[in-house]
Amino acid sequence: MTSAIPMPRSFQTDDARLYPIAEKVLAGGRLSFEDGVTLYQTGDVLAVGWLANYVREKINGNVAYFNVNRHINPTNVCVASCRLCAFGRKKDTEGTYTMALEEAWQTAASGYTEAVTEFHIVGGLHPDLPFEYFLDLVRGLKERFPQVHIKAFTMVEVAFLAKRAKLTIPETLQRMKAAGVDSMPGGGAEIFADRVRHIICDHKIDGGEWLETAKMAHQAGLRSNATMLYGHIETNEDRVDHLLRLRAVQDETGGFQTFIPLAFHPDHTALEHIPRTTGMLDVRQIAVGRLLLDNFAHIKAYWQMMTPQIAQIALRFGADDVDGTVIEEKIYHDAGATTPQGMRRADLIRLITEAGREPFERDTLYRAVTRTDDTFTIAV
Ligand code: V47
Repeated sequence: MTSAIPMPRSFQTDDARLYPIAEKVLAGGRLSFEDGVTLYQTGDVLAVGWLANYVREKINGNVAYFNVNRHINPTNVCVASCRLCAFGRKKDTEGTYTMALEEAWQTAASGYTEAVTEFHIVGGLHPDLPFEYFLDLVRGLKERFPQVHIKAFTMVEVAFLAKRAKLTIPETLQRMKAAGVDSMPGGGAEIFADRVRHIICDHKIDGGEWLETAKMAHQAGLRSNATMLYGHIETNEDRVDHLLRLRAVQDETGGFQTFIPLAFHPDHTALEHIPRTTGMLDVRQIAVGRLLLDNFAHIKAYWQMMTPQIAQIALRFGADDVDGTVIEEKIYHDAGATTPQGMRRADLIRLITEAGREPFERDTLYRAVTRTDDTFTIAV
């Protein structure tokens, strides 16, 4: 190997294709589409992980973030019938539910006693619920829990609600913001490539519309996350395309906070024949995300989706965040997840500490949270 930049002794690989990629990474350079495909193809997952860990420690040091949050899914009624999903159900079919507003507010207050700093709100695309229902839901939460950050509604829900309310997307976002939405989650991105999207989620907005909606959210002053659903029918090229399209939007807006790869859970979906992802793919996906998304500050190993055990290992493969206590996850559990539906703060701290990282309780905007017994303060 000839290299202008001395390779740290601990970087070793038996795959020569990784040396030029390592040179770029160590020099702080940007990886190309072809580099991304190589990172998926190589058998040397540990070398990919080593590089991702190098970047992760350069950006985040030894810290690993978590938060105390609660999920609220106001309805599972959905017009979309996505093949990837086991959560959504057609109106008037068995197992549907829609929360009355009072019920949603009570749900927000229930669960563990540790004061939550974030409500994460997503749900189905209900054909009849008016936009006002969602605005009232958020207003009611803000009235009752003024200190809690509201991270609500995916780009897909925003586009759907805008159409139903006959508003433009910027108008819809402005109304959400005025009602109390503080930022947006990253769901619904799936895989941007049309060929894949037509099969796994045909009735959703397309990849370009998801990205355009994200740009408008960022322009409206709402930060958001970004996800990618992997482990179904996508190719390595589709994965790299997805990541590079996110990177391009981030270059423009800087509005994404965190990238969250989501492993496909096939149970009870129309794609039930697809096997579950393996641990190696899960950690490789975290690592490739960290390496290609050089303009994202955070990579999340969502423990509910990848199990606490793999999330812990992911903290050494490029991830710096494990999400939070969650309390009552539904979307993954309807699709066969066997993880607990929530975790206590002390368990998250143990998980992080035993990975050799320093636990850092954050709010949704990554500010430090300090706690007394039943309340918290945020460093601003
Ligand atoms: O949008 C649905 C995915 C997402 C399945 O922003 C499935 O902080 C796997 O977006 N197998 C919802 N995935 C979850 C999500 C999320 C989770 C945690 C944190 C954040 C954040 C966002 O779950 C959906 C879809 O992409 N999904 N069904 C399934 N069967």
